[in-house]
Amino acid sequence: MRMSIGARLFEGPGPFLMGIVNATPDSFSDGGRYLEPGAAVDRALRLAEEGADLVDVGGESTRPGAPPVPAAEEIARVVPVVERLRARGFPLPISVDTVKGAVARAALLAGADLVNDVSALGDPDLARACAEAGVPVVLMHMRGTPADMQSRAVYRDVVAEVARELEAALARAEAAGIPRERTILDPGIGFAKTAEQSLELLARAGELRALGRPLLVGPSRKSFIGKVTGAEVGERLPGTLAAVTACVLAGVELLRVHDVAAVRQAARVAAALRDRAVPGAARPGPR
Ligand code: HH2
Repeated sequence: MRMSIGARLFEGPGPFLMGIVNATPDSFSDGGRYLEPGAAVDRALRLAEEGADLVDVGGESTRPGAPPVPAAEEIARVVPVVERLRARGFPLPISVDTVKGAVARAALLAGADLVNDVSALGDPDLARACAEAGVPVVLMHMRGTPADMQSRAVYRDVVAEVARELEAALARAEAAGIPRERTILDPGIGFAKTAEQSLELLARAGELRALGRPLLVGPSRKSFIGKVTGAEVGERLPGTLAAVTACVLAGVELLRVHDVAAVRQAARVAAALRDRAVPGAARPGPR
């Protein structure tokens, strides 16, 4: 990939790590831990120390069945975090995880650099906000909303249909004035997908490279790991690392994760397997 996000140029195959900051009371794996702005800021600083390449700040849970949060409430959760991080010179790009134009606008004004939209431009005002600000946007595949998405997990060929629907999202973006060059695509692991469908998408993620855009995947701690192993949500790091490895070998450039330090090591080894090279090692001279 080659894309500027905020002050940073993301260049090469990565993988680059997007660390998750959930400023919510009810996220599926860490709800309530980072709802206070101070706790969310500390979390972002910690993720940066652990080696995150950017952080994703969200104020609305998207877990299956989650109730929608009013825009004003979401702004009150997210904007102070972005403001405080920028005020103290936080060095990484900041992404805002929202489906609402009003929240995206407020976060961009406060210093966010990227919009992560799990509805892939369901709100035309979010598309306008991104087009006007000239920022990149993550277009994630989902059907319906978190309230009803699990009843819509019906596919003949999940990879082909997700690819077709992401292509439609790219067309929506372009029609709204967001050029393809400013888009990142995400198959939406666990969003209107059964565990089997999420596994199929992870195993065949490489096929989505045909869409010609950088890929972001978020397998971290998700329920397909629980379905495969029986592990509770707090015990899914090993399963997350296996999924991350599959993503890297498939050529996924960006990984959205909670456990940055551990994923960083797994991702580096997976990238070395992908490239069959040790980064920074001296190359043998000519014989
Ligand atoms: N997954 C979640 C939230 N946002 N964004 C993208 N682009 N891709 C994802 O897979 C994705 C996402 C769900 O994880 P989390 O934020 O930890 O939970 P919650 O939505 O309950 O806050």
